Amino acid sequence: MESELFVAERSRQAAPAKEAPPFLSLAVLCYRSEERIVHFVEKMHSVLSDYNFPWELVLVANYEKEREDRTPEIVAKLVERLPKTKLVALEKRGRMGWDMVTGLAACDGEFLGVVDGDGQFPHEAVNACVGRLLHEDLDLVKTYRVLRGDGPVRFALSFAYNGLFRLLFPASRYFDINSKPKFFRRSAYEKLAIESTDWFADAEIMIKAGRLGLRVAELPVHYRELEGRYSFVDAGTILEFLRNLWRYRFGDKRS
Ligand SMILES: Nc1nc2c(ncn2[C@@H]2O[C@H](COP(=O)(O)OP(=O)(O)OP(=O)(O)O)[C@@H](O)[C@H]2O)c(=O)[nH]1
Ligand SMILES: [Mg+2]
Repeated sequence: MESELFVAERSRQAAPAKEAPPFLSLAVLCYRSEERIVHFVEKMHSVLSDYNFPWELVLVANYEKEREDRTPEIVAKLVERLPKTKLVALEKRGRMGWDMVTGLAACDGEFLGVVDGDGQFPHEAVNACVGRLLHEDLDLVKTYRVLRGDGPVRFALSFAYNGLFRLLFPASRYFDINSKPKFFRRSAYEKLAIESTDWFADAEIMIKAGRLGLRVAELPVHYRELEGRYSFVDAGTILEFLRNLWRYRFGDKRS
């Protein structure tokens, strides 16, 4: 997949010395975020700039051919301006999972992670996860949402979904399957071999983490309300989750 990626790395005219390879890479999912992504990425960039080891930000601006969406050009300008950033801008061949997988494939770090770019996860959550990864012997660090600003319906759906998940997959007793950021040690990420190109990618990761016996930590996070756009999650998304849960528990993907 890597060879297919259009990865435009910022060229550094003033600095001929080669940068050290990143120790940590973070992929930011920018899908259809347009101008809203600028502030999010600038803030994330300034958070990572405090790290005393090499890092990179991979900005995933995959797009649909038929849809009016200025995200790829807006993100390309950010990549021109901000050092240590990469652009992934491919015509979409899947939903969230495909963006996640193409973003992670472009990450070169020994530790790599992914976060939504819509601002619902606070930047501080990245710091908290990275701190745990660096100081403990863990394979996967993620958050779980203790407070949710996106309303009671989403809270109830998420509660029911996580309950059903724990019943079906007792080896994967995690609090909140879909929460991000998710950070991986590279060796663990490679073992996961994520296949889902849709919303089930998060669940696939956590099912496999349980099956592989990965060392996982979950940290609490306050999930913010959605600002400036309507929710993308609908009844079709829920049906798709249920169909996939069935496949991984009883169907072709059970192990
Ligand atoms: N909805 C959607 N999100 C995508 C897709 N590809 C990548 N993403 C990214 O996935 C991340 C999570 O999607 P969200 O729709 O925000 O998921 P959510 O927070 O559970 O739900 P809402 O914010 O209520 O829509 C976003 O940051 C998007 O950038 C896609 O095809 N559809
Ligand atoms: Mg969201």
